[in-house]
Amino acid sequence: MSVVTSGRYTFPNYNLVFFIFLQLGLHSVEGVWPLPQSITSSPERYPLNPQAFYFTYGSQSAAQEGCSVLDEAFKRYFSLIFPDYSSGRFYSEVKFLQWKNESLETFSQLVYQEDFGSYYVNKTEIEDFPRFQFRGILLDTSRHYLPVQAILKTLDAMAFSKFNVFHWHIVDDPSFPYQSRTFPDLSAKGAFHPMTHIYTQLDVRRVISYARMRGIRVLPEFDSPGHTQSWGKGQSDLLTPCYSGSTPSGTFGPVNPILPSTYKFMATLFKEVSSVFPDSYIHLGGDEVNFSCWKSNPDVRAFMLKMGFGADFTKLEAYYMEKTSIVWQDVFDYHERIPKDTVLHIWKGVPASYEAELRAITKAGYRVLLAAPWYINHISYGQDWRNYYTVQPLNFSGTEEQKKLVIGGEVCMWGEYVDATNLTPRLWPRASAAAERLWSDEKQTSDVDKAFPRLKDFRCELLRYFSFSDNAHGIPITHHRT
Ligand code: CP6
Repeated sequence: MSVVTSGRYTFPNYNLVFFIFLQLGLHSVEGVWPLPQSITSSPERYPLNPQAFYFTYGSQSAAQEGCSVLDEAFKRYFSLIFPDYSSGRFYSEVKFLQWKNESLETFSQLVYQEDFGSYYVNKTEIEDFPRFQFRGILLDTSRHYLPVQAILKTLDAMAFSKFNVFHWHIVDDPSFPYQSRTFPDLSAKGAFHPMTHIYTQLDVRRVISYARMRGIRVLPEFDSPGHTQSWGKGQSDLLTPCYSGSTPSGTFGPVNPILPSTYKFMATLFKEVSSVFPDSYIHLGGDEVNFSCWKSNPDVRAFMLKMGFGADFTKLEAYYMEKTSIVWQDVFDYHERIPKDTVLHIWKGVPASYEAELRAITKAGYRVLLAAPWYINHISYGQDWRNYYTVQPLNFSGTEEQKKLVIGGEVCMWGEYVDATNLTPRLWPRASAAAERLWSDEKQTSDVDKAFPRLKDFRCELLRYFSFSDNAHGIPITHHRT
């Protein structure tokens, strides 16, 4: 038996095509999630001998041995596919021309064990590539601290669903767990605990490298000027003093946009952040700014007058938000002067419809990311995955050019009511519904009921992995097909 893959991959204009082609005849579609662009499988099955099985590079492949991402992925997927074997020891005829993390994932979903433990794969032909280049998950580590292990486990599960961006909403009002090299007081004074509830530089590097090995980018968000209460504890004069009448009330509002020291601080912090996080994007937030404190402050009002902003506080926010890269939609809603390479991130669904926002933002020529229909922190009884599944990101009135500006979508897990104890069951398998919407062809995945049996199978795969990683149930970890 010979397994051949070939492919093409460019980045960041992500485009990937691969084939798993078992050379010997060809057809029944097994539970692959998310659904490949094309898959033809046969009832004809072939045994796989774990001791004679190994992954290798094809001679045509741009990547060769020594490519750490793929070398590591080969090892990982070997033990996922053959949980009762540690490594392949003998050579066989199995040959792979070119692999991606995503194609390994697909291949692993095709392998199953039958009753006596033998491994099989059916003859299958697959061509695959993602529909959207940005398929993200947001975790919020400020409302509740998430241990690094919980993040790593989420990254594993993300790879199983072919998510490729981890949007790390790392700090916010309640806590500042990021341990900054240049401003250590931010976490020393602003974290829930200065030693145990922080992400050290080593932790951050570990998360980034773990994600990279799984084909996932890490997009850090340092949300400002709102959502910054915790920043104020370790950085004096950063937040705006709120006034009641003519005297300071003792409370603080958003970042103070009128002080040069603010911009000096931000420049230094973001210089650090862009060197620690290698991704070319930083998410700068810019959402939900409470203007009442700015309004109460006489110095802010004087600055507004001097700048000719009148009483329009959205102009003041615009002034602060200049030179950004990814921001929440509020920044678009409130001003015109946004750099053209900014990506707008739609999070509001009700009362404004996200379709109208998609239309307006793409009409203005900006790239856009859709999060509004995938707020997965919300829960309700029953199969609410169906609501995430039936979202149609391009179903707004606009030209083809406008639709091309929708670069993808994001599942948001805000942390007000989520910590490490309920993160996993709240995310999975519901986030996988959005994953298929972002990866697969829209026409082939238009029937929710048809997706259900595959999602059930995929859920079992997730359970198998989670029981394996928790290692706490004593359940034999096998890979059966029902
Ligand atoms: N935190 C931050 C949040 C939210 C946003 N920004 C949020 C708002 C409404 C809902 C859920 C989350 N918790 N920083 C908005 C982008 Cl329903």
